Amino acid sequence: MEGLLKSTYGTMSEGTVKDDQSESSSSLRLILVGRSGCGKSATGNSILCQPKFESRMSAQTVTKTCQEGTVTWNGRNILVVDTPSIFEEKALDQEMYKNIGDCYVLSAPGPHVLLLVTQLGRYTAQDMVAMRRVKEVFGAGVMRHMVVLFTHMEDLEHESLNEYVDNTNNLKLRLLVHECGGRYYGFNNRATGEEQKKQLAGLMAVVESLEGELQGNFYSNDLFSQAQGYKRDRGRIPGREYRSFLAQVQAQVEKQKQELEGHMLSKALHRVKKWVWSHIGLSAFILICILVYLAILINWGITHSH
Ligand SMILES: Nc1nc2c(ncn2[C@@H]2O[C@H](COP(=O)(O)OP(=O)(O)O)[C@@H](O)[C@H]2O)c(=O)[nH]1
Ligand SMILES: [Mg+2]
Repeated sequence: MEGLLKSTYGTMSEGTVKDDQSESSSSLRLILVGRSGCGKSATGNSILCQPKFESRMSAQTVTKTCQEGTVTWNGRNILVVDTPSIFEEKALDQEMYKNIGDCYVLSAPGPHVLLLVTQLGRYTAQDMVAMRRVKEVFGAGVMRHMVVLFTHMEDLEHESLNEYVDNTNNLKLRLLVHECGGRYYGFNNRATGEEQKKQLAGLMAVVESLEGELQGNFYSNDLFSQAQGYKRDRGRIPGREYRSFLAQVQAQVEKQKQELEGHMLSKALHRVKKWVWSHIGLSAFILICILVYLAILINWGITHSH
């Protein structure tokens, strides 16, 4: 942990971590996030250029636990963390907190980039739920490290991905791309050989450009720092200490959820305030109408109570 130079809360710069020789400033940690079935595991396999993660069409979730895979690309060690269904619209239970805790441990001391995987042409309400869950799980600051990764790129026939994103009438998708700072890329996960390598190089260009913007800093928080200590224990039966770590995971996720709700409420209030000021005449008229209606109602109540 001595090699971690804390800059600001949320991002950290990476020196040489003394107790783990595999870490170096050229290492890159990626987490795959998104709803079930969008192609996270298939995307992980495309990045690793090998079928490491189980990926198939199924009514049930195929990926049951968090898993990691590594690859060397242009001399860089890339760690890819695949996630199970922890970003769905269902109450978080102990098994899900365990999966979240494992995800923290596998990607400790924190990810450089998160890939929000979504199927091209299918950005639905479930994807929006997943996006919200990602913020609850890691904290809202994680958006600064997010890249949208569209799968099923072979479905794009007559236009480029840029044209598709520019021309889409799916406002939610536009908002997502905006929230992710306009960073996106597309994969055809059925691609093999040269085509597969070419699309990996394309993704890495987007990732490295973001790394440049962030000056190589990765995303971190207190949980990631603690999770670093459990890295060597992984694979063993969780002991009492790990269970206490999972309790902290639960507390932190609940706190982040509440912060997010508070943030959304204040954003909504801010929007209402802005609208009122920009439509001051109409707002005054609506207010007068409400007051007159209340006066009539009170008057009616008084006359009918006698
Ligand atoms: N045709 C096509 N199928 C894909 C692509 N990406 C994923 N899939 C398929 O979508 C299904 C679900 O993918 P999977 O990786 O298991 O999704 P996950 O639940 O998000 O991990 C599998 O049948 C994949 O083969 C893609 O780019 N093109
Ligand atoms: Mg999967």
